This record gives sequence, structure tokens and C-alpha cells, in this order.
Amino acid sequence: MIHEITRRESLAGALAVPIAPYATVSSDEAGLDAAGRRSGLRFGSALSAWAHGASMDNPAYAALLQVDCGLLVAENEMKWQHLRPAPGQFDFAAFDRIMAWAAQHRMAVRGHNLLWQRRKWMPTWLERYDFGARPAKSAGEILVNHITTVTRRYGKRIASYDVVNEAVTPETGALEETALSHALGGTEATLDLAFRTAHEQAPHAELVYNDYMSWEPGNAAHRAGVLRLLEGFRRRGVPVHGLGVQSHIVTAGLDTGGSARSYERDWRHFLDAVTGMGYRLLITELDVRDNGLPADIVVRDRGVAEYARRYLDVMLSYPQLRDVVAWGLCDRFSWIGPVERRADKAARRPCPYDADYRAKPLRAAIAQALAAAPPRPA
Ligand code: 9MR
Repeated sequence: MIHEITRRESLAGALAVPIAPYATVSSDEAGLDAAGRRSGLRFGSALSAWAHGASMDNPAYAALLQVDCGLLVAENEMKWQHLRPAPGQFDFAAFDRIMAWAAQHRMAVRGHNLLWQRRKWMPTWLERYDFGARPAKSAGEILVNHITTVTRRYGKRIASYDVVNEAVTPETGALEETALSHALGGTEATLDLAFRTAHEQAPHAELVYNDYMSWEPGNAAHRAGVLRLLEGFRRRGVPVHGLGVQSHIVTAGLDTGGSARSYERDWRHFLDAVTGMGYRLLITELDVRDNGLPADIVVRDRGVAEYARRYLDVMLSYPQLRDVVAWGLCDRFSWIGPVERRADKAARRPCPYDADYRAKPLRAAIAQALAAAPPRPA
């Protein structure tokens, strides 16, 4: 049941997405995961293990997860920077707590990630590591050891991994290099080894390449680079099953329908090429940067919802897509706020719930898109 808190000025009529009231959602409400299940879709979110954040230890946030999610992703706790404080040391404490909570609440967990191919996001010790006289051997051992240790620890409890995250440079489409991949003999060799090791250790698991090439203009080089990478995986027989489309999407003004229409053709070309190679699709990190929209919350939230609905309708028209994961449910904790301010300095509103845990029109838009999606093949 939805408990209405305030019914804002109605702007309905010309809208593709009817305005939902700003509301709290109680646990007897059919959640987003339930809305998707009927079409064979799952819905989930990122969470953290930090008690004062987007965490299962924060009761208000945990309540949202329980209502809406069938699938969870640790926002940071499985990354090298968190799991590997030092070369010979693993620290699984935070991620283990997420796994335990997910099991208790019968939710699946996706693994994010086994290798983030960016210098900035690998541990400092690894960037400065002395790989010795046989660098390729030593780098290979570090990578294989990491992936083996993580995948063995969680076994069948994790059925899908972002094995590699963000290996393509957005501006050029070239492959990123890190100290590890340099020592190992190149980025392709490194990514191939990561996927082959994950497949060997977790043959049950769906293995995903995850990146943020998006449908907005300015992403052509990034998309082309990702396509080249995916083609290379196929050519070399590397076990990669899906493309994680992060979906940090961005509005460009009030004419959200116009934007969506103008992006759709090139975007479909890209998705057709990806699925044409036999890859599945996943939405792995959905949120909306509310750029170019007025500060007025009613108008802004409506624009965000409408834009996301159009995006989701395109994505969900692909039967290869079964998972929709939001990068956080609540504006209060979104990574976007601190990282990128709006030009007018108004607080960002990228998530399905506002900073006070009230459902926004974006949540209604996601629910409608999931409910309207064509059923996935059995
Ligand atoms: O949201 C995450 C933020 O809290 C971290 O500081 C950052 C670095 O680890 O990563 C953010 O999550 C990113 C994700 O792991 C990969 N795709 C882009 C996400 C947003 O930056």
C-alpha cells in the first residue's frame, strides 16, 4: 500500500509518465523486483556495508532494499581497493556481511568486480609493485590468485560477475593500461586471463564486461572501443557472456522525448551489434544525472522519470536483458551528488527515492517499464 504524503501540483496530461505521489512504500507494497518477475526480469540495487550510508545496517535503507530488490551489488566492498589492503592480505569482512544479509533475505548478489582496469581504482601498492625479473609471470600470478581466491570463497552463491570493469578509454576507444597489465604483457592478455580464470574457477557463473558507454551524444568513440573489445573476445574464444551497460544516463533538458528519439537509432545499432555477437545485456548501475532541467523539484523529477522510462523501454525491448540494477535507491547517498554538482548547485535527484526515502516518479517509471516489458523467453 502506498501512503501518500504530499500530492504536488499536477502536471499530468502531456506526460508519458503519470506523476506518482511522493510516498513512503511499506513492505506489503509490491516492489520493483516483483513488478519485473512477471516478465522474467529481476530488479536490484547497489548497497554498502557502511552503517550510515546506503546500507543494510541503516534500517530505512534496508526497508527499501527489502521492498524493491531481488538482487544486490556491493557498491565498493568487492573491489581490489577494499579486498586487498596489501599484497598478501585479503579483507573479506565487509563483503561477507553483505553476502550474509542477502542470504538471510533471499536475495541474489552480483559480484562487482574482479578487475577494474583503471590505475586510479587499483590499490596503490599494486601500482607501485616490483614485479621482479619475470614480470609477466609474477603479474599473472597476482591476478589469478585474486580471482581464484574471491570466486572460490563465494562459490555458487555468486552466479554473475562483472569480471572486468571499464577497460576502454572513453575519449579514444583505446584500452586502458595499469601497472598490472603492463607487467603482464598488455591489456588484452590481462583481460583474457581474468575471464579465463573466472570461468575455470566459477564455471556456473555469468561473466560480464561492464562499462559506461551510454546512449547520449559524445559516446561514439567509447562505444566503438567496447565493440572492438567484445569482437576481440569472440575472436580469441574468451568466455564472456554479457555486456553490463552501466546506464548512468543524463538528461539534456525538458524535451526528454526528443532527446530519447534522437539517441535511439545509434544506440540500437550498438545494442544490435552486441547482441548479434551473442552477448547478453544487463543494466548494472542505473541512475539519472538531472542536467538541463529546472531546479523545481516537481518538474525535474518528472523529466528524470520520463527520460528513464524511454531509456528503459528501449533496453527492455531486447529479450537478452534480464537484470536491472540501480546504483543506489536513495538520493541521500548517491555517488553523483558529491562528484558532480548541478550548474545551479541544486542537490542532485538521481535515484528512485528522495533523500527522505520517499518514492519519486522515477520509481513509478521503473515499475511501469518493468511491468510493460515483453516477457523474456523461458
Ligand atoms: O559509487 C562508487 C563510489 O562510491 C566509489 O567511490 C567509486 C570508486 O570505487 O566507485 C563508484 O562506483 C562506480 C562503479 O564501481 C563502476 N562504475 C562507475 C560507478 C560510479 O563511479
